[in-house]
Order: sequence, then C-alpha cells, then structure tokens
Amino acid sequence: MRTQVGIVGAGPAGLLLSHLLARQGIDSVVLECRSRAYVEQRVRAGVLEHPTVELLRETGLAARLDQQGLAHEGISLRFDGGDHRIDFADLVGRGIVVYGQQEVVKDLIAARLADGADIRFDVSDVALDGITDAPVIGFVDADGKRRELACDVIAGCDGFHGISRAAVPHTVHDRQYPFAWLGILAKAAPTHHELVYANHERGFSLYSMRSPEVTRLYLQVPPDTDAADWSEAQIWDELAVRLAAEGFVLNEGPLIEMGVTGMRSFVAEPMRHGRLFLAGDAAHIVPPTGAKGMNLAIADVRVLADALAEFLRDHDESGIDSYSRTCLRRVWRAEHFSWWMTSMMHNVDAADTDSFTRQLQLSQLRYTVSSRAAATSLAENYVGLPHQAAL
Ligand code: RFL
Ligand code: PHB
Repeated sequence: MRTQVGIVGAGPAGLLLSHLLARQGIDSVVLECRSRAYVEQRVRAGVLEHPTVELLRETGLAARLDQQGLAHEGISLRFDGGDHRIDFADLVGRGIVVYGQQEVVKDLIAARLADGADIRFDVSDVALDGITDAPVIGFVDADGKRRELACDVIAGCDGFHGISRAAVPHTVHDRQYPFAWLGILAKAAPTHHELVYANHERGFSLYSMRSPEVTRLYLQVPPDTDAADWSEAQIWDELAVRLAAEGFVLNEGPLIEMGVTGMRSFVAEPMRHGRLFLAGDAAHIVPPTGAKGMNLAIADVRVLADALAEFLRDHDESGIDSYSRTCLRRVWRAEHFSWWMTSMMHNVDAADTDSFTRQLQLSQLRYTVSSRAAATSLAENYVGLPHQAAL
C-alpha cells in the first residue's frame, strides 16, 4: 500500500487533517485502532471556539453543526454565592458553539467516506518505521492480515496514549493537578442557556449541555475517585449545593453516561522528527477547564495541512520546518489559559483549606467579573484567538 500522508488516529485531528489535505489534492490513509461505533460514541469535548466553527464552515463540514449546535454568547462565573455573566458578544463580538466532539467526529467520518477516503478502523499493532527518510507504517488490518503502508510523511494524531510521540525525541513540560472531574451526561432539559463555572468551597462544578434534552455536568473530585463510589442521588445533591444561586433550578434526569477524567497539563516539544509530525493530544494536553483540547488539535492540523501541501506539491520545506514552532505558540497560550482557569476555579486543597490560596482565588474572580479589561482577556481566550494571530 502507498499514500502521501499516513495518518495514525481517527479523532478530530486525524480526520480533519485527512479532509483538509484532500481539499488540496493530497492523498491520505487513516488508521484507527478502535471501531467506528466507538469513536463516534466517545463522549468528550463540547465547546467549539469561534475559529474552529469558522474553519468547519469554510471547509464544508458545518451543515449539521449549524442546525444543531447551540450558539452561546457568554458564560457565568459563580462564586461566593453570586452569579456573574461574562458577556462575550459585548466584550469581543464573538461567541462559541456547544456541539459534542463525537458529533464533529461523525460529520468528519461521513464527509471523508462520501469522498471515497480510506479510513481503516479496528487495526492493531501499528508500528512506525523509516521516520527520517522513507516512512512505513506496519499494522494488522481488521481482517487479521499484516500490511505495510509506505508514505511520504506520517501524521501522529493518535492522542495522548498513542504510539507516535515515543518516536519523536522530545522534551516534556508536565503539570499534574491534585483533583479530577466526575462527569455525567443526563437526560434532563437544561434549565440555564449558558455554561456555568462554579467555584465552591466544596470544590469546582461545571454546568454544561449537549442539546435541548441533554445536560452535561461535572464535579471536582479527588484524583483516585472511582465513578462507582458515587450514587446518582449523591451526585445530584452535590451539584445542587455547588451550583446554587438565586433563582437557579437544576433539572434532574436519568444518567446516560458517567466517568472520571484526570487533570493534566503536558507539552512535548518539538512536534516533529524527520518525516513524522505530531498533532493534537499526541503532542499536548490541557486540563478541560478552558475547553481548549479539541480546538488546539484543530488549530494544529490546519497549520499542518498547509505545510504538508506546500511540501508535497511544491517541494517547499519552509512550512514543515516552522510547523512545530508555529503550533507551540498557540499551544502555550492555551496551556496558560487552561492552567489559569483551573487554578482560579478549583478548590486546590479541599481537605486542608489553604486560606491564602482561597483569598487569591476570590480576589482574582472579583477582579475578572468587575474589570472590563480582565473580563475581555478571559473572553478573547475563551472564544479563541484568531488562527492567524501573532501569539
Ligand atoms: P483523540 O480524540 O484522542 O484521538 C486519537 C485517536 O487515535 C486513536 N489511537 C490509535 N489509532 C491507531 N493506532 C494506535 N496505536 C492508536 N492509539 C490511539 C484513538 O483511538 C483515537 O481515536 O485525539 P485528537 O484527535 O488529538 O483530539 C483531541 C481531543 O479529543 C481532546 O483534546 C478533547 O477531547 C479534550 N477535551 C475538550 N476539548 C475541547 O476543545 N473542549 C472541551 O470542552 C473539552 N472537554 C475534553 C473535554 C476531554 C475530556 N476527556 C474525557 C479527556 C472534556 C473531557 C471530559
Ligand atoms: C463540556 O460540555 O463537556 C465541557 C464544557 C466546558 C469545559 C469542559 C467541558 O470547559
């Protein structure tokens, strides 16, 4: 088998890269170790930044997003018993769209298959060879046959637990947080039209949604928490306490999904070695508090698709040479924003309340909601800095 770009991983990064390359006349094959049903059902991110939405629209991927996505013009920060709205429309003239990551993935798979793309699900034993000059990806196909895919370049879009990063000699920047999120998806109509980030002395809580029928909610929990330790009644009681505000009612409903997510900031650099390019979670992750992970993956592959097209079509290496440097500037902006939101919103030591940290948090929150300059900084980072911005 031969292709121009061998893509490992059919998450948002790998699938969108394949789509953007096809628009520039570049062939690719996508290899995914999970089944199509699994990647289409995996519940993850929900917030699309403004530049992400624009890119999906410009490249013909937004038909369902424009019908079903929920356009939001702000968020609320809740603390000290008060609710404070950050009005994105007023502050920066742009907003976000709430649309599940798995819906983006479904739309991408449908668009690629309609275009005749070669996406192989259920592959195993993926191994990368010849990275410095003549790349070959070995794998076992869904039918059990061992195959080799020769390619001009490899895109490692295989997420944080993939195999690609290990093939790039890299330096790691890592920060782990002493808490996790317990996330639930509930069949309950949202009662509030925007996301609520709540800083409570019992721990952080986030109110989000997926559709007019489905609410998505998170609770800060200790990092070693097993979701099974929490009963449904306990979850609803704790959410009601942490999200409480005047006039706020929480609609309860049956749980559709429940899981615990660790919180970590991680950057591997550089994002390239020879003819292997890392993109998305394969190279960097952020804690979910800033809603940046999928958006960063999308920004990476936008840069990568242009760089690879120039290289493969015009033999121009300038884009691939600056790929890592260009992406890392945006990555570090998102790393900072996600760390800042995380530090401001969580109870950093729920067991042994540190009064100094707590007072700093409250001061930062009061400043953020009362100063137009501070609120604007949050808003422009949250809705996403333009892909062309000098960062
Ligand atoms: P993905 O989505 O992990 O896709 C990688 C794909 O590679 C496959 N794979 C392999 N395939 C072949 N061979 C191998 N050896 C392979 N190893 C792995 C995997 O099966 C998978 O299909 O990475 P990608 O494409 O870089 O996308 C990144 C995003 O998924 C991630 O950043 C976001 O989900 C993070 N995130 C959020 N991001 C946002 O932008 N906004 C949000 O609101 C948001 N909320 C979240 C989140 C992540 C969460 N969790 C569960 C980690 C909320 C949560 C709870
Ligand atoms: C979500 O809806 O899943 C979500 C929203 C905002 C975040 C993280 C997750 O910061």
